Amino acid sequence: MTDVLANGFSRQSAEHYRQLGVWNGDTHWKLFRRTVTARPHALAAIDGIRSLTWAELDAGVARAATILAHNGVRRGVKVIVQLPNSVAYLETIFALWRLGAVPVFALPAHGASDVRHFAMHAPATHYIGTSNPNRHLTRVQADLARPLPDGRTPTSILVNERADDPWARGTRRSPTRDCLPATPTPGAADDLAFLQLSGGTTGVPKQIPRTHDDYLYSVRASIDVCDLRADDVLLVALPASHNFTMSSPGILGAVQVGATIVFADSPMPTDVLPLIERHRVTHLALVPPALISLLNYPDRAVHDLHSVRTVWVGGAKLSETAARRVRPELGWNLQQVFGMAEGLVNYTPLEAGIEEIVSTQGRPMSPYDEILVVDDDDNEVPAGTPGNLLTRGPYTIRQYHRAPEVNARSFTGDGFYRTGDIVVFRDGTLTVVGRAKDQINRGGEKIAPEAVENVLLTHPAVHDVSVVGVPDDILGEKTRALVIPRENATSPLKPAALKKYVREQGLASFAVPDIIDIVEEFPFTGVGKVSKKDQAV
Ligand code: OOB
Repeated sequence: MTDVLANGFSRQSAEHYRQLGVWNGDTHWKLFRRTVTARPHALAAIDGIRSLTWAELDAGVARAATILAHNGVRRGVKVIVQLPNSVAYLETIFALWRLGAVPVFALPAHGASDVRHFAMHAPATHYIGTSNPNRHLTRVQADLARPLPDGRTPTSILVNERADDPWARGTRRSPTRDCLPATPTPGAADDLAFLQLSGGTTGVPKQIPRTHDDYLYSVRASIDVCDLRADDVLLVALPASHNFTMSSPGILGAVQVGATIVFADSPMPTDVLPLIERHRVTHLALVPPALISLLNYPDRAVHDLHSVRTVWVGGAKLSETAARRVRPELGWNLQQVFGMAEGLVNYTPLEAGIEEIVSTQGRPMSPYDEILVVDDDDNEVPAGTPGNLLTRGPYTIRQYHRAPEVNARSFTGDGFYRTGDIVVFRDGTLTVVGRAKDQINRGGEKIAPEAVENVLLTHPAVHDVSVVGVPDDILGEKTRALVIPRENATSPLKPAALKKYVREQGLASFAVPDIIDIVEEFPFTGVGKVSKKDQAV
């Protein structure tokens, strides 16, 4: 037995949180089974094709687990999940937890190079994807069929999420008739439950190890702050695998209380509004650009949206102007959510005054969240002064997965996570005022400039490159690449051709630069370093 859990907690601090009762020994599999037993005939999950009760979902999970087990998925193996929002997505993740396997979450927008990296780094033995791939996902799946640098080729299992029986075809090996249903072999509460995606700041994405104990505490804490109940209906419009969608209070919150989960294909008003009306949706989570699209959507009044109690908005900073419009124009409660896949989640309380709701990013959701706001030398700044946010607590990881160098930079000696966010902490509320990390937040999608630069630098006609975020009215920020061509390049560089090149190199679709400018030189700072700030204007 090692002294450190997968999430970086020492056995001693794990014991501390157990004694406090915040880690209660629950696992994702137990959570699911409890709700199946308590509410077998209640509606569990709906997508464009299927509508299942908890008992039916349980049967689907058992079937999925049997097929996965037949394809070699078993306790402890890591499995990349790259599926669209669908009931089949739910069946997949709970089937993995039933088998004690470890989902490695990928977004449908992730490209081949990201997914190959996840497979190498986890390391993952299997990939579960859609048998209805678009062009982008066809390329991801084709690239994954080539051996990884370590010689392994993950087994691909393709699921038809648009069929009544997603598990009927498409799998590499279908089970025989006499194949026994897989017996549940879920792991222990302090086992690694899954690897979550991190908002990138480095050339390769980091993976976030969360245990059942730590993650499910965050789900329970979210439910309390958000007042989610059994008769509620949650609309899942952002990608299901995102931490926000999964646990704030999200899909797992709905499973915990036995609420109904409705999957939308996208957060666009044309997808979201009819679903709210049809299924009497009570809660939904959106990133700021999606909320602004709803607010500005001309045909909104055609739909009856009275069922909604609360919209959660997070992932990027919501402007005060947009925040102020929510209650008068939509009639919904707004809870701002400032969270991170590494752990800490803050909400504006439902009962807070309007000024706190529209102008802060909320309060830490757990009394055990520790918040430090420090200057660049790690000295605490006076309350109300902007500084770097450091945090530690029962559901914030203390290490990334297999990344000792990154860990040394990202955590203090006593286990505080350096969020890279600049905040003001006043009267228990946090306001995000800036960012110290080298990251672009494109409407909630996180992009590491270094990753995009590394790809552009592989182009034979590119001499040097610098990628920065530039302000955008809708997205908050979009990406701009400044590219210096090689002097002896045979043909002139064209932005459109470079974008195509970046796409083909397997970056996530949201990481392809919005703007590419061919320049002779970069703006320089006084000390001779490229000034990213000057490029942003
Ligand atoms: C969520 O998680 P990640 O891991 O994709 O990104 C975390 C980062 C934060 O460090 C911060 O820079 C930014 O996203 N962020 C916000 C914000 N919510 C996230 N910045 C300003 N205002 C907000 N409300 O994005 C995430 C995870 C769980 C719940 C909600 C969001």
